[in-house]
Amino acid sequence: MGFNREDNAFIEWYPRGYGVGFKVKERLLETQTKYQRLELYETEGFGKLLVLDGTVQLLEVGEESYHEVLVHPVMLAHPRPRKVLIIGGGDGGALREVLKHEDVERVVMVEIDETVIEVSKLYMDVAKGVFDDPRAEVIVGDGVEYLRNTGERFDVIIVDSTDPVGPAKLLFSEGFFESAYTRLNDNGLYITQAGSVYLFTNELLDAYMAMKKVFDHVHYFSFPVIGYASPWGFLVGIRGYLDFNKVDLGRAGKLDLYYYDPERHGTLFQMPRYVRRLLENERT
Ligand code: AG3
Repeated sequence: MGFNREDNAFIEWYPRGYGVGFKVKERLLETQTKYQRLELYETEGFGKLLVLDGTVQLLEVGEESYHEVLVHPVMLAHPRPRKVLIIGGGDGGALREVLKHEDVERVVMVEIDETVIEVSKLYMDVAKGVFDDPRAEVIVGDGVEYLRNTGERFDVIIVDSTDPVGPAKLLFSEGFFESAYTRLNDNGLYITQAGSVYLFTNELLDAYMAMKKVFDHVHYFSFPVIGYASPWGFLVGIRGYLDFNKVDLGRAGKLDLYYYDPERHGTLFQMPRYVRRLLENERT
């Protein structure tokens, strides 16, 4: 697990011995935070690599392949997102993408691990000063508790957490989806990353089924994210009725996107056939 001296590489091991690795130029940091083991590397070809508890969180070069896809499809499907909540996302990448939308008046970001925020600010070129944006409020705390206790409602809720295994498992439970649902405005959207489609298929299915019990409509999609075992799964829950198959191309035009292609929004919904059939409860 982790750093491999012989090859000078960091490798993340997924179930069944599936590895995703990067050649490392320099080991920059290795520390135990209050919540998790944090590692930071300078890679050969993808800038800095942030690792939490042995799992790749982001590569500086290519992180937009995750953050654009997590943020813009839901933001552009909503007619006018003014208030947004981000749970997790301590590196600031999701916050940066949300703040690109002109309609946004307020973004609350709740990250449990302050060290992730600090490391991102000090070492990485991801947040680009967005933590100081007057529209952003950054709270260091537990997202589960925050959702349970806040009286505020949001147009979009984005969950940028670690995987649906281990400590973040709670963020994929029916109870958590219920508290998110109550904190959404009508025609509000909820999105969560949901793990590797091939390697966490069961977790994806479980989260999808739990979301279907809570939200009025649920969608799934996938995207090849740089640094993660592809394709990567995402789940979207809707309160009320809102068509997630359509996005506002006028607003999309102002965003200067590199990975997510709003003009081909429909291509997001592609899934390996066996996974689609499992999600739709058909037999494979
Ligand atoms: N969010 C996604 C982490 C999931 C990666 N999982 C894995 N490599 N097994 C956090 C980082 C981006 N803000």
